Amino acid sequence: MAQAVLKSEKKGEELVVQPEVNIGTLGHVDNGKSTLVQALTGVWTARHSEELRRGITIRIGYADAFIYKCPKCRSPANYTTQPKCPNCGGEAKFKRAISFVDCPGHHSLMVTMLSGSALMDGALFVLASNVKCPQAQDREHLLAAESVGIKNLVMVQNKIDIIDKQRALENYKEIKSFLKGTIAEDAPIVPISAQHGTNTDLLLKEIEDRIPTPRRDLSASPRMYVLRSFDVNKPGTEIDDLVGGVIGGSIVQGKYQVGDEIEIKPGIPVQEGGKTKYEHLITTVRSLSVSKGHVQEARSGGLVGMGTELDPSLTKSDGLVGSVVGRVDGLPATLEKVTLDVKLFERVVGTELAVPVEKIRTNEALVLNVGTTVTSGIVTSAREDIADIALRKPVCAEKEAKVAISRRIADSWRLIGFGSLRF
Ligand SMILES: Nc1nc2c(ncn2[C@@H]2O[C@H](COP(=O)(O)OP(=O)(O)OP(=O)(O)O)[C@@H](O)[C@H]2O)c(=O)[nH]1
Ligand SMILES: [Mg+2]
Ligand SMILES: [Zn+2]
Repeated sequence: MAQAVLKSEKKGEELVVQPEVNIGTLGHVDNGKSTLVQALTGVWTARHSEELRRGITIRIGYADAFIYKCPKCRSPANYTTQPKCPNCGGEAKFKRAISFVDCPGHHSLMVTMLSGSALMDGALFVLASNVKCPQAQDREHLLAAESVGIKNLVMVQNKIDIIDKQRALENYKEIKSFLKGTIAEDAPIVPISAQHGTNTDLLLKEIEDRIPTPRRDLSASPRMYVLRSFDVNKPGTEIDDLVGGVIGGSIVQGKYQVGDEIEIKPGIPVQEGGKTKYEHLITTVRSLSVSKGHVQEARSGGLVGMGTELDPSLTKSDGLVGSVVGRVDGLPATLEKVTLDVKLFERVVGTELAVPVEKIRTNEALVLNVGTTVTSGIVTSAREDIADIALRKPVCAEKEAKVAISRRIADSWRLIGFGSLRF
């Protein structure tokens, strides 16, 4: 395999600090998740032509925000994403850097939202106040958050610029009754206008209060989930100037240093005697980048770009999405078939009319999310609460890993339950 050489990169001039927590965005299509992320980070996460044309998020977007607090002014007006206090003009104190994992809300992209959910330490659950709450994917995202165990939620009542006070109160009641009996029952509800940046100071305060940075095990064998992968070379670059493949994702445990030898599983598909097999990759970390600059060491939490010595053709166009990065020989096995302990929901909540979930049948096709990996498979044997599934694309996962199970209903994949990997 051709090995590309990574050129030295200029160190970012601004503060190089690694984001320490991943905050997701949840909620129905068009509720304003990406607009809110833009209001807090300055970044419009949708970049692909189809996203721009259709006006919806299709791939998981990410962007970082820096939270500052003015020591002199009153709360919550002293919370800001700028180093200068908007109130008194004085110097605000840096609190922490956060990464947003901006998910799509469209009903056809539930499986993508689920792969983003694997990284979330907490989430902003964005609701549009001008429409009735809940919409179908509001219900489906909340159920997913509950099942994955995303407890730290802040509810965002968005688009208050286009409603009157009466509708605001009515919508507040709708939200309260939607949350009753769920993990978000006591979550704060922050009215905002993402488009006008109204009340974002209060939202930042709630993020600081409600979504703490989790304690991470830095001594654990490192593990990174790949969310995106790229070829950063411009077309026509001379071979000698090519830089190696770049992978973007989140380190979920441990840490990496520049120079580390890494293994990537399941890796890349190769054709062998008419069959597709996956081959793991071994390479070296050539650079680590976090939000505004490069670091020698990246720890778990937040989103990281990892430059490697891989041939960039392997990483281009998200070629390694769903893979897992670890220390050489430090990753679990790659599985081509799995056995799951299954717990199905009573109802499919992601459709307009919540229909009952039928049992899993032998020979049916299902889509599984394991970490940030999405794969499909055929059920080879379905017993009471246990299913054997032959996977189209293998997964690298540990015993008892949580698996989201989706079934095709009315032309799209709907979440029907969760499973736990028996092997
Ligand atoms: N009036 C008003 N419109 C808003 C506000 N926030 C977002 N919008 C509009 O709502 C539409 C959808 O916004 P997005 O931010 O793309 O919604 P989204 O939740 O990211 O949508 P998906 O990612 O496709 O699920 C856009 O036309 C926004 O301009 C707001 O605070 N007020
Ligand atoms: Mg969006
Ligand atoms: Zn101030």
